[in-house]
Amino acid sequence: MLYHLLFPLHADYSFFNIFRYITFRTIYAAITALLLCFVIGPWLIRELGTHQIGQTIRKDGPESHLAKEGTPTMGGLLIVLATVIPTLLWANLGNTYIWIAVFVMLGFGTIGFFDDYRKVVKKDSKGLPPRTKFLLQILLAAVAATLIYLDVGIQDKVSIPFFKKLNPSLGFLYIPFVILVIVGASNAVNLTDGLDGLAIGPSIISAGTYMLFAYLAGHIKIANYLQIQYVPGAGELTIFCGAMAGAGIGFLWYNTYPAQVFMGDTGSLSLGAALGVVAVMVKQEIVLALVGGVFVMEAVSVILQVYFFKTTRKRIFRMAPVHHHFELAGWAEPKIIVRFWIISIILALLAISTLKIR
Ligand code: 57M
Repeated sequence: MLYHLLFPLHADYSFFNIFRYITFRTIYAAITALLLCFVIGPWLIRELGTHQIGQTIRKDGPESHLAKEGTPTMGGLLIVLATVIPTLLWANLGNTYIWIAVFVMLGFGTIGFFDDYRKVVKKDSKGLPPRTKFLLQILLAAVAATLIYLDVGIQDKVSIPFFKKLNPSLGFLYIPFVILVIVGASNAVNLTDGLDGLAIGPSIISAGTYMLFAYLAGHIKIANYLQIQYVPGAGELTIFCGAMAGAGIGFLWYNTYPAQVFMGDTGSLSLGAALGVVAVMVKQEIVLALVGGVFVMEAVSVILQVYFFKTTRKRIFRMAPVHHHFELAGWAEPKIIVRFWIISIILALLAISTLKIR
């Protein structure tokens, strides 16, 4: 909105030329997101507390979690608002990619919201039935995938990390592939969200990494130089990623150990899906498994644990997802969290290096 209001003034005042630049608008989108978190955050946490929108803690989990009973949840509302509002303020609203990203974030946030609402307000510990939740996720992702596929800028070619000339076309399999990336990322972030700051740290790092990828994919000269797929218009997603990183840092202010608020499914499902859809639109889909390697590690630990338990009646981990394994091994919560962040930073750097090692 600000872009549309202020950029045209450059004809009379050259200062307003600055609104043309994606870099400038990304920085201010991130700052706006942070400020929104600092302004709305304390009020929202108070409101969630007053309406007793607090977490019930499962008794079969690590004992240290029992003290977290009643911590306000649904803090993901803050993340979604602080991403979407700055995006609408600073991005070019004529850009389709921006609308698809906003649609996916709001859509998955709404599924998460209903799940949280049933759990914490209706006191229905199961939330939305898993099958309904999954079908709704697939439906939303399918709408996004179809929009992306029909959009002229996006082709069905995927980028294979480390190979500059290998961009296989998936043909009709492209839509199921996009659904898999979006729904997979959404659920993997959700599984990771089990310790204070554990999911939001790698989400910030991933949003920061995709901020870079979006900028590069949308810049014809740099994309040609790096020999990555050029996606006209995708540069505008840098602003969305900047807002998401800013919102994440703002949320972390309150979610850091010991957390004053949890994001709930409202936050985890929307963040994961937003990262997934951006990865698809900037043509760095497969490398998301490396950028979001912490999320992958958590999801794989659950798959392995369930599979081995079913087939051998034995467990690989003391408890899955794997962060519970370390808790039960006696590691202090902040130690697990910060170490997972460190792993996430290393993975993001490796992912960025694939731009050159190819
Ligand atoms: C969400 N939710 C947290 C909070 C957060 C298949 C199975 C592995 C699924 C898995 C599962 O349900 N995962 C999805 C995990 C919960 O957090 C809430 O949920 C939101 C995210 N959706 O925002 O609202 C708890 O996590 C803790 N927490 C924090 N700080 C935070 O910032 O401490 C969350 C955010 C909160 C709080 O304690 O209550 C969760 O863990 O439930 N299930 C599991 O993870 C369970 N694992 C399990 O059953 N493992 C089995 C098999 C099936 C693999 C095994 O290893 O044998 C464990 N979870 C819990 N207790 N709580 C086990 C027991």
